[in-house]
Amino acid sequence: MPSASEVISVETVAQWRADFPILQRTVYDKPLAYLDNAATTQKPQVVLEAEERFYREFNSNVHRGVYYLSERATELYEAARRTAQRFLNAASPEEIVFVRGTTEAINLVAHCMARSRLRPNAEIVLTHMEHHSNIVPWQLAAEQTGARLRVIPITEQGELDLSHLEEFFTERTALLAVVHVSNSLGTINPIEELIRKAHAYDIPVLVDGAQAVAHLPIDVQELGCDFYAFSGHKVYGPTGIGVLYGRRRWLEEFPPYQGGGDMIRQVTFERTLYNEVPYKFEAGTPNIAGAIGLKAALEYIQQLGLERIAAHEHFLLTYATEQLQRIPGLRIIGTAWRKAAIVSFVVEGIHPHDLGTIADREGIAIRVGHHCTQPVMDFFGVPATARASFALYNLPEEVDRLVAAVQKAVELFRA
Ligand code: 7TS
Repeated sequence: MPSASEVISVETVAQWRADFPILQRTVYDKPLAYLDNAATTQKPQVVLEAEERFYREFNSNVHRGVYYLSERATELYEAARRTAQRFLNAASPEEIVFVRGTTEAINLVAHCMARSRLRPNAEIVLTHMEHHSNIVPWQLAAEQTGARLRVIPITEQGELDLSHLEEFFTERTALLAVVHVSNSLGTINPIEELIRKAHAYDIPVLVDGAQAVAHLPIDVQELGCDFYAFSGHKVYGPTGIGVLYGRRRWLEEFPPYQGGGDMIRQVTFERTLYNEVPYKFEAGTPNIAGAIGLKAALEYIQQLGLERIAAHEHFLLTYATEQLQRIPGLRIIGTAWRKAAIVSFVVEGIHPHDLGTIADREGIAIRVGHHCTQPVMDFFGVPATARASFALYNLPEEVDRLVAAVQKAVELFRA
């Protein structure tokens, strides 16, 4: 069994890399160095082929036809659900709801909670490092119901400050919604501990796993979380498909999310009987090709091995952190003890957008901005950061190129 300290050879990474056609392209006549994997990952050949094969050979709608193609399409779509189930180790495929992505998954839970559970003065506990998509849906739900948000603070290292955690859990608390891995800081949060403590007060927990699933093995039964959300496109799969894991008792209890075809059993103008879970939450024609592409992506990374991927990314993160820190005036935002493959930084006297533009001209794609975590930027007193985020196919020489580009910016701006 490979451990996190295992060194993944250059040859192995070169083999992995060859699976991704886009990585062979150039940008401004320079080889593409794609370091914006927290925004979205590139897609391996097996994912491209799975989607194309569906459209070429099996395209038809699911759960409707009695004919050959529709039956095959339904089988493929439901097989994708079982793959997602195994990937998260959910107890049953019925606990897997296909959605557009993490954003929709959280909106679904917020919407259903607003309709079924949230009352005036109920409290939803979030953290200061949430992505906007785990803040705004709760604000909307709070506006609708009179519930309130409470926010667990963070420290200068970009870790959760859990020193007063128990004060957040009261009889009014309806839910804890927490990010597993922060997209702007890279922090891996101790969700095991948070879930355990919240459950001691009978408080359900939603985990935003958007930045976790490509880097850490997830076992929702072991974690015991009530909801776990992720996006296919951040785990080498297609855009427009994602997963909401929900414990069966919650999915049974929740009212439907959207109304339409496929989510019903029987409709009259007087009354509608809803379909069983998870179909109750999948109104309309789903993203069939997307689910099939996601299946291929999840199988792909499982075949490579998440532990090996994590070991390689850990090496890249450590190397990038060391090299960037040598640049005078560079400050890393997010220095948590446990981090995933993300390094956010600012350089004194240089706007992150200028860093991004200079890197771009060297063929290097990094993200600059607030990363949809404005409260995090406010906490650190910066308008934006530059962020490099790594994936299984990144190479140490891409880190070297990024460091050289930042150094070039420093020279330009200090001249
Ligand atoms: N939660 C986290 C922690 C995220 O990082 C993101 C996207 C989302 C939710 C929303 O995911 P979506 O697939 O529904 O859009 N984060 C980023 C990012 O860091 N850069 O671009 C998107």
